[in-house]
Amino acid sequence: MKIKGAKVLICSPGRNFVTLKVYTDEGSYGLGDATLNGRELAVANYLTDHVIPCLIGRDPFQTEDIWQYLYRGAYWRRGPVTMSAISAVDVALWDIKGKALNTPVYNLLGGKSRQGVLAYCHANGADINETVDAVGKHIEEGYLAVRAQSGIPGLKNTYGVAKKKGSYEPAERGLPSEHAWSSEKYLLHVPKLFESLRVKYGDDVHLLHDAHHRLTPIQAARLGKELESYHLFWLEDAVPAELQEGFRIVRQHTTTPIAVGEIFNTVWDANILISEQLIDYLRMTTVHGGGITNLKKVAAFADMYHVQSGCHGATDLSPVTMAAALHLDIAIPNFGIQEHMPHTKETDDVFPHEYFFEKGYLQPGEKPGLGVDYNEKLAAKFPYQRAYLPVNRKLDGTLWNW
Ligand code: CS2
Ligand code: MG
Repeated sequence: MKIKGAKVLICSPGRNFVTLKVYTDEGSYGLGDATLNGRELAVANYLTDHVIPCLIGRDPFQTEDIWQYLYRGAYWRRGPVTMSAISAVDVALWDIKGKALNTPVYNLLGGKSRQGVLAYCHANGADINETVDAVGKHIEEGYLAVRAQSGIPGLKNTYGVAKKKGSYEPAERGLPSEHAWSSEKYLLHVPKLFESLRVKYGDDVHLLHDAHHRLTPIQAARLGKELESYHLFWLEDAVPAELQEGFRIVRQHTTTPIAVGEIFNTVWDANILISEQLIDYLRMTTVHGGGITNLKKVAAFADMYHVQSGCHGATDLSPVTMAAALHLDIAIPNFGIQEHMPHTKETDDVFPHEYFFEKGYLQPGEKPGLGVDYNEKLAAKFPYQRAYLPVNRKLDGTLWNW
């Protein structure tokens, strides 16, 4: 079997997605997600101009060699644009491989290690009462784990909280908006939210929280400490993680489990975090973390240090990434939890898929390959629209660590 061609498909059914479709000389194809929120076209051009021409004629079964060719062979390693492009190729090739061997991708990764993939969803509200109600709704829907975020008194907008009622989408169309942030106000508020949640829903439901990289290590340590009696499943992205050693301070002070890594691209973003056991969950997922080939290796390394997976699953990762994550989640021994932020109906219609949610768990489905398709005709009705993540400034305008 040979790769005959590939094309980049861009659409915006409510939000932007970049998808790579790789074709073989035997008439089959595979899909890979190449979406990098707010930087979509950079990856699209990287693929079209620099990667696709190098794929033609290669054997799509050589997932390892093609990965190394694109990573080591380029000379310029790492970074979100490069790694999203490599991921898209890698995931598309695993899809082709699964289809050719007539089996779901999880069977090529060791087979099922569990019956389902524990999922957490997002609950958010303008204040504590609204968030408490939102958590209740998700418990009623069957979720066993819920991430809770709430607006903060004195701040106009809070990242992770919907501006209007309804589902939350991280990116906004047009140029970036600016939010004002105060770690002081935030730190006073969050423990109150989790106290209300435990009083209302008891101890069984798993509760999670995302600080979106807004704190310094000592502030994160304080937050972790104050949240200990509410026994969170995890506290995510408390600190920006470029300085991995910074997590030593957090770890020394608190037993709240720590998650990080949705913006990591390679194992070199997490080698200290993992090998020094500074974290409990790694958030890397296929689309920005080098595809299935890389994630499987990173997960095996993490497993040696008691670190579990917690794949990113926000709406800016397409259903192709969700499917790839689920095949991996169900197979690896050290799976922890999977984020599930359901897509809009328009997105689900463009990407028909086999995976589904039932009674707290996600299932990858049994279709050969990844079990996701792409409706090109429908996608053409939703052209790309520029959109960005918001920029955060402190109350005095500073852009440093918030
Ligand atoms: C969030 C995301 O899902 C999460 O944990 O942090 O909303 C994230 O900020 C976006 O996916 C960024 O594109
Ligand atoms: Mg996050």
